[in-house]
Amino acid sequence: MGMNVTQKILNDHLVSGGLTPGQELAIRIDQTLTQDATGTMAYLQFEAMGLDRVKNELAVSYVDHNTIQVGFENADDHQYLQSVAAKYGIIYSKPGNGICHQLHLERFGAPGKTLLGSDSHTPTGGGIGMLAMGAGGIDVAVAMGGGAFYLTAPKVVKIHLTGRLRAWVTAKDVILKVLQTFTTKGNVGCIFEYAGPGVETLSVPERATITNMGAECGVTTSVFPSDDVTRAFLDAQGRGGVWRELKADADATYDREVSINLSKIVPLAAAPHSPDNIVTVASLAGMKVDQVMIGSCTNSSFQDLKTVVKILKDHKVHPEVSLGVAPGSRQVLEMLAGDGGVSVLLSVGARLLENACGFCIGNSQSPATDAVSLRTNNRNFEGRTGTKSAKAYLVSPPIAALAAILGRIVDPLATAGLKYPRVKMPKVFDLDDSMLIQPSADPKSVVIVRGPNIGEPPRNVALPEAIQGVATIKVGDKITTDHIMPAGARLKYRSNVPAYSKYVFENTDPEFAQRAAGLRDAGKHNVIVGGESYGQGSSREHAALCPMYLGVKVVVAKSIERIHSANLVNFGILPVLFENPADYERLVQGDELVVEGVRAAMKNGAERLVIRNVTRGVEVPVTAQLTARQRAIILAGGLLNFTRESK
Ligand code: MIC
Ligand code: SF4
Repeated sequence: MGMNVTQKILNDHLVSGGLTPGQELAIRIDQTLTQDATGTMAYLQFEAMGLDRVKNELAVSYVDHNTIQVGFENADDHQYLQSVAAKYGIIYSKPGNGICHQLHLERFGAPGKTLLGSDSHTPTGGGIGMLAMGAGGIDVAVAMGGGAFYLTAPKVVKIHLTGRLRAWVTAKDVILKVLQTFTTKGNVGCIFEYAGPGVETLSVPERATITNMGAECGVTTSVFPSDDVTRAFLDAQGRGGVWRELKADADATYDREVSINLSKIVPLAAAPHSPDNIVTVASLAGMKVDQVMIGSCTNSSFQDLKTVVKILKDHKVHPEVSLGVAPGSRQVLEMLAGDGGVSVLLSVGARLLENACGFCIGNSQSPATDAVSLRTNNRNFEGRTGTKSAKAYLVSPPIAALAAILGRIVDPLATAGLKYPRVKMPKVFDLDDSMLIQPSADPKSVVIVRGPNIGEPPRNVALPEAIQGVATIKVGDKITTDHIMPAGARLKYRSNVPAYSKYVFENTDPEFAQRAAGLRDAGKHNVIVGGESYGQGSSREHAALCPMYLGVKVVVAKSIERIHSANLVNFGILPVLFENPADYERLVQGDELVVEGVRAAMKNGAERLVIRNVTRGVEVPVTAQLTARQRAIILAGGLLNFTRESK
């Protein structure tokens, strides 16, 4: 029987299990990537596992998130990461080189390979025909040590593209259309595979915009075939040798199929505060804009920014708008400089930002109170910009550029006289890998640098016989990892769990951390009660690690997103789902909760557990949908203990 692209790559890398959806399978990981905000913890865990050399084909450590360096913390992290890379055989991408996903696509991505990254937008690599997935840092550490990656065999959803994008409609609008169709909920365990005649009309950076932001749907990853367009991109990057053709067999089957006609898509926007809150740009036309931010791993390619430059040329940024442009990589910046684009940006009055995550993660460029901010990145969760009252709209680079000049949102399809500049892909990219530092030829001589910001990864204890706890917090639907573990100004504590833990749920319930720590110290277990789609968004394992440090033992929710659920298990927190979602109402914050026989259930493989609400005298049945391996990890109190025990 024929295979689709997903099945072909999985099959080539299968270590155990099968491809029947829902089954656990393990695959070999060819390439890994980390970024600094999750990387320090990943490498601390790599060291704690007693690993002494990376064993996979390629490991790259990027520095792109924490590049602001107010105080010593970020710079301490960079030194630690550089010395670890030199010692253990990892390529180190210096701060200033660019954003991990953009760089990986340019310099390392290869069709048919598997890539595991400690960042939820690792699926960007799907744009070049890789099976590229986000995971917690500890899973990436295991893969660097040569261990397999475990996942649920996915359901493959075919997204059949026909037609061709018209002027002013871009890849961003395609993925916003996909988000409108699938939303951010209910896609756990799926992979989006793009196919159809529309595929060849999209460049690799355009495909990468689509696979990047597929992360917002909560899918395992998204993937495009590898074709002549992919080959041309790799040739232009001087890496044609890694190209191979990869397409679905004619008789391949899928679990679901959806068609999208590219010619029918109109400019779209994600309105506050969710990437699936999709409206047309036409419906927003006339809205006054205070800030415009162009960049992030979703839309910062040369093609994106050159389009922006052409729209801005011969104009000035509106007096009441602050326009920031952050190129995705040094390659993009150099090429813009080389053909006069940087001069245009400066002459129109744009603020040239560092080629890094920057504004996207909210550690700089926070908008004013109540401001409207138009952004080309992928997430507009409440408060992510660093300003809780700001309203962030996600749009394509051309829509952002027009608004920067005119001071308001404009629907280009309804505005006469606007000429859309179609930018062709360059035949050759500027190549300069001098900010990619190769590992040391003499690893034994390398001393790992540990400044005061580098803490030890905290250890958990084995799972107790029973949970004797309290519903320490009850939250609603779509709680993102940004709600659980804020980034922005708190990002500098990523390598210091005791310090970072003080900010768990900071913007949702500022007293949570203190309350939880108090209960933990009084010998109680903390339980988090969540709604639908708990743990959306980032792969940051700190959203599990810091709650673990505060004594959280169970998360009970209506549904839990894939990466977060895996992270909870990795840190010994039991994720369970309400058997009957209406029972969510039967648990109230502050209630005393008991779960008897939880250890025994993990040992016997029993899925069903009962939460006894002592305060209200009711019982709530829940299910723990875990594989045998995950139950063993929970019993051990997390993956670090589990790998030690199984050595
Ligand atoms: C994000 O976009 O939210 C991040 C910051 O890149 C995260 C990783 C992190 O929290 O460090 C992600 O997407 O996984
Ligand atoms: Fe960086 Fe933003 Fe991309 Fe996350 S989404 S990797 S913060 S640019």
